[in-house]
Amino acid sequence: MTTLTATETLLHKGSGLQVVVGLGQSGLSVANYLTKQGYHVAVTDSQPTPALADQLPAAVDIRQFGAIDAELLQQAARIIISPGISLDTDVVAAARRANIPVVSDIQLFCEACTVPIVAITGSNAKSTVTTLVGQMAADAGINVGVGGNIGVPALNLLANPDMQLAVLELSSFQLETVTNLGAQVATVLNMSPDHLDRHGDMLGYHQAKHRIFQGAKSVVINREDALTRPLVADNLPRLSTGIHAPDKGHYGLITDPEGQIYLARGTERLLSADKLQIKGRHNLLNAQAALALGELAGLPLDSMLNTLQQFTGLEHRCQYVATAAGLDYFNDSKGTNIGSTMAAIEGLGAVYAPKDGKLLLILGGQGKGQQFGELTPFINKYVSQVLFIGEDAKQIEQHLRATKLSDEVALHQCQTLESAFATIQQVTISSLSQVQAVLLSPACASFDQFSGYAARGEHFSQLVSQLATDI
Ligand code: UMA
Ligand code: ADP
Repeated sequence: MTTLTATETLLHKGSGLQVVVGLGQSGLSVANYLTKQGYHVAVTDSQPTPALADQLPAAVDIRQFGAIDAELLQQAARIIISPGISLDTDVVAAARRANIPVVSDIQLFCEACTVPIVAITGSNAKSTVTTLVGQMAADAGINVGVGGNIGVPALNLLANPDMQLAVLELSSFQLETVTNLGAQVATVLNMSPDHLDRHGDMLGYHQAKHRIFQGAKSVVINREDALTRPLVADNLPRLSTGIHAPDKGHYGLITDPEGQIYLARGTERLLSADKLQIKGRHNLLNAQAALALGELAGLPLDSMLNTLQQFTGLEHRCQYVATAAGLDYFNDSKGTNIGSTMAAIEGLGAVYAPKDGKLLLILGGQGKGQQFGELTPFINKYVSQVLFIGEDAKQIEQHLRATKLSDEVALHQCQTLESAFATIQQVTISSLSQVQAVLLSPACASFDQFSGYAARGEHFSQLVSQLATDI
């Protein structure tokens, strides 16, 4: 971060009150950043005693907790809103009607950042691809900052004066208030319904995500998913990814006559798929996306291919946990929408189907307004038992029953993971059970029963290890 002159500090001080709404990780990073810049900063949060309040810099002299303070918002020269808070919240909507600018921490970041940005969004695979690109850059000897929705607030990256490249995972919540991000390379990896309770419908969700392309110098698109293409015609350098053989210069897959699959760039075979430690067709797309983003960020191909072969994937994403009583258990707790759960069912289902095996799927939690009937074709093909847990369990069952669900698929209401494990024992004990693997891929948020997807995944893994020791 560049040091400010006394005049700049004075200018910032005189540019009016900056009101930070929400004191989570990103709110705290904004308060720290703006006070260092000499701005007059106020913070407000719905909670009476936000956990991070004692970490606020002393210069933040206005702290309104217990409710988002409507009056404070009306006094703001600019509001910096946390991603978890909807723009439709009454007091925020009133401030916008009063023409007070509302931005996210990412807006402050892109205005201050002087190094190239790799910007990554999508309904699924964001964290996997962001981590991979970050690792590719680090392995190529680049001083890289990795942050955003992945868990490190973007503004914290500016504390590194030697940073040469920023790799950002961006959510639709962060993007909906960002203008002219100006990324070196930007991508929407894939689009499937998620967060519709916040964005209203797919159009609103799509519009928020596509703000990532504003001011981009190059783009990566997914040939299988038209919704990932920028709507505005442009002449920007553009690379694409896909599951078929690619055109010259683009990424894709080539399958040789013996059935061996290769990651390919044009006609060049880059790497045989079995050299990757991350499995499933969706991960072949993720690997291509990372290569394409890396190429447009100037990373060397050989080094990127080495990184790809070392990468073992992230926790809670189709992660093998253990085998107990002949069943393989997989933790895909990060499967928090129907798109990710489809990918998990298809990826794992294809592994067990040749052995006449079926999956037992655990679904449920907070449904976020999704249409769960879209899962039915995948369930009919690969799943024989579905167990429902969480707040929206009954509604999800209704959605599935309203579709052409096969008679061979049995449905069970379980409420909690514990009770799901009791049901697993009952339904798989019969020698007629085709179940060979248990997949937790809930297609839902976890906040009704857990502090987050990681806590849900850890609880699942604990229940599995309990099983393994009981046997
Ligand atoms: N709050 C209010 N009023 C409300 C709602 C929240 O005052 O109506 C307050 C809470 O009391 C709390 C604060 O806002 O003190 C929390 O803010 P936040 O929910 O925006 O969370 P942060 O801690 O700032 O974390 C955010 C992202 N959270 C969300 O988008 C919900 C984190 O993504 C991100 O890692 C972090 O910034 C750093 O950039 C998490 C996430 O769940 C992982 N993202 C969603 C997802 O991946 O699906 C989008
Ligand atoms: P995000 O950060 O977007 O939530 P993650 O990399 O954490 O993405 O992966 C979340 C889940 O998405 C995984 O558990 C997996 O089930 C699913 N997934 C991974 N890659 C893809 C893909 N290319 N397409 C669809 N689903 C995917």
